[in-house]
Amino acid sequence: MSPAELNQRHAIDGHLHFTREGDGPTLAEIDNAHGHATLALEGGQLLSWTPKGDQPVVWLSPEAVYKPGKSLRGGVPVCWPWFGPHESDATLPGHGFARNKPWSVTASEALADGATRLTLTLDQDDETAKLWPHRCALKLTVTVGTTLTLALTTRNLGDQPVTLTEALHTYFHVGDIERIEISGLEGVGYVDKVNDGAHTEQQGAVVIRGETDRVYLAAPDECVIHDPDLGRRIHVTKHNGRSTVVWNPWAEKGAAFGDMGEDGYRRMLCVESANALSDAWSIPPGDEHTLSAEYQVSKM
Ligand code: TA6
Repeated sequence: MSPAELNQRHAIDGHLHFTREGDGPTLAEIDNAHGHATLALEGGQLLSWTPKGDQPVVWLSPEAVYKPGKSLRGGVPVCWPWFGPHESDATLPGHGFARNKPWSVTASEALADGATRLTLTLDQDDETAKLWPHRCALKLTVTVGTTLTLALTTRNLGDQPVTLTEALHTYFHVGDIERIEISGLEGVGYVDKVNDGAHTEQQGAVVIRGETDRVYLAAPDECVIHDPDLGRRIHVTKHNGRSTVVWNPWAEKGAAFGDMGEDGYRRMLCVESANALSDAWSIPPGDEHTLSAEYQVSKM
């Protein structure tokens, strides 16, 4: 759908309008009393969130290059209906296909508290049915207010249970990766993907001193990113997500991506609300499941 048609159906003065520049993605631009956010309909990918009077909270690589069918480096890629490599077919796209497909806008609302709510859906097609032969309806609801909330709802339309893994793969903007720490995961067991998948227990706050790729299993719903350089804390609260993923590629892998810039890794930290690895989620026939994450900033 063209931005003109999207604006005719879903734009809201003082809240939301749609744009597209050249061959770029179709963007939902949310600008309200509480802040600003952008979201690409291709991939259903939130790209940025900046609360009023604050620095950007969600990081987007300055070197991100839009290519249809591929998520941009940064923002909140939607990993669905599998997280990481496909469990049996390495030729299938990492993190599933939802982040590589065009989503449709189904609703937009201006809420009483001045927040803006946008709802998108992803329709399945012959290609996705080949990749994942289960009939499901997928919806993403994004609410931009004093906090940012993303809710990913899967409805099982089939007559058999469906088991999936998933993540809201959020890239947060930090002042300096070596000076942040994450509290709330103390004592939690994690799979250490940079140490051959070793099962390890978190000792104290999480600090990042090199490539870090951890899936914390049965993780608490809340954790906090403490950022002394930006003088703020980012409170991450998840619901119906059993896992928290912490990732930073560090210098070598970050440079190898080719879309993170020279020192992009120093400015980003992924803290992902997920159901990953053994935390897979099973949805009975006819039921639905919503993985959600809420982000709130407080001053240090
Ligand atoms: O969530 C961490 C992770 O699974 C890492 O292992 C790394 O692959 C990262 O996701 C980024 O993946 P992407 O396919 O977006 O480059």
